Amino acid sequence: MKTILVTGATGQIGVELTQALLERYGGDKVIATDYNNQPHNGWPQTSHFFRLDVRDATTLNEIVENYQCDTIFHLASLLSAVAETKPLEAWDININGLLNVLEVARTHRCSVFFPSSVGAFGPEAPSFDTPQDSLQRPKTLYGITKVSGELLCDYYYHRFGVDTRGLRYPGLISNKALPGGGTTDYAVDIFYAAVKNRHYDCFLRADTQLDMMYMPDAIAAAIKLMAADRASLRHRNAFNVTAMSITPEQLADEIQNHLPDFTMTYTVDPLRQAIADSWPRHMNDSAARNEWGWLPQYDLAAMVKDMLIQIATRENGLNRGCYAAG
Ligand code: VAH
Repeated sequence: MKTILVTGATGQIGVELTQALLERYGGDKVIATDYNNQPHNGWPQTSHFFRLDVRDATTLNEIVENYQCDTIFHLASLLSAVAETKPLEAWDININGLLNVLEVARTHRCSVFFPSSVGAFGPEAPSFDTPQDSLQRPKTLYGITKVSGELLCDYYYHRFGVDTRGLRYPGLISNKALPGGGTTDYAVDIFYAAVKNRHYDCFLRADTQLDMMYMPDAIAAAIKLMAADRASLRHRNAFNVTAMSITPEQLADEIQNHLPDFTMTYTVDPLRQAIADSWPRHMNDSAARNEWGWLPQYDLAAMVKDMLIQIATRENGLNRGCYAAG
């Protein structure tokens, strides 16, 4: 691997993926870019961070050419809830940004990682045990850009030989980066509220079952997929992956195992509830397990424990053994 370009590097996935790539390959091998113009303060010393709007094909091409990038982790995207508030801008960023990346990858022979989502499915797909190859008729603009992105990535592979690979991520939970306008953001917000206030008012119904994954597993999956032997891949764009299928009520119960005085109330946001209700409850990820050895390391209990320790330690300067209300 010569040099890696990350777009959306200060986003929820980007912060931890960039950190993992910097630690694995070193600052000279990772070019971090984002629409925001500040590198994340938690990264090890990195020598390359650039402000990049992925709709700017000229600058994107210059960076790839100047640094001889051969792998692009293309994370820049508007997420589901925010995309519904500005659908045309979301289409512009999510699709034209991806097309710029695919064209640069075609020109410079780069491999491309594309994060799709469970949101690429709609209510017509089987809700439980959603097969890898299921009908995809998403009802959100975000989902339409994700299934379109999957098709574009497959087209560039079959038509131009670009090595495109992707994952249909579930809701992702990170202790390092806040989410940015998604439907599953509650699963991150709840931890900060629990540590600081011992209470959270959830914007989804208590019984809203969705696939989730701890970010360390999401990062490991992206790196493992991109390193997989191409001969083993029967699918490419994009693999179902999940680690747990949980409800807000179940997440609150697990938090209460650590913080008995934590309480949860519910004020449902109709927009995000409608989005969540259009998604499957649990994806079948056997294709990823069989074709490139996907295997999550964190279940609900392990994720909750680590999230609380990491956030309490950072927010309250606590030792790792206890939590204190703010
Ligand atoms: C969102 N976090 O909520 C993203 C993700 C499955 C959810 O795609 O939009």
